[in-house]
Amino acid sequence: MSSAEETIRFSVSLPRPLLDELDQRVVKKGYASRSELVRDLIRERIVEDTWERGDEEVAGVLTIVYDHHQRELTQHILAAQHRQYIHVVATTHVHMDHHNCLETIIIRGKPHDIEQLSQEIGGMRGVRFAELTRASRIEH
Ligand code: NI
Repeated sequence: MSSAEETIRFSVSLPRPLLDELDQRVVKKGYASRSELVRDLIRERIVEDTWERGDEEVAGVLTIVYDHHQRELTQHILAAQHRQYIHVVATTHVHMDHHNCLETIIIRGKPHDIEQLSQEIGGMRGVRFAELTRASRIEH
């Protein structure tokens, strides 16, 4: 086993109420152990820090729900995506009902570019829901 894959056991001191909170989350989220949850929390933080630093290529998934009948909205959304075509990797469109369209837009690039495109589309009139999922490569 190389040192990169080696798993180290270490102890952490926590106030009892904080440990109780941790254990509640382990149960609620279906984790096999405290270690699994703590590993995921650290990875989440690494992704957050990568986005905050802003110098690395990352990926985001913008989920939007919008009104299909809002005048010219579909053209505006497509125009924004075409302007950023290098960054937009894929889109999925689902017709939810007569009025509502759900779309996921996978965007790659620097965090700032992804945030900007997401805000532009999310702020358009007729976009009723917009949420950006921030992701990045995680080595370990
Ligand atoms: Ni639709």
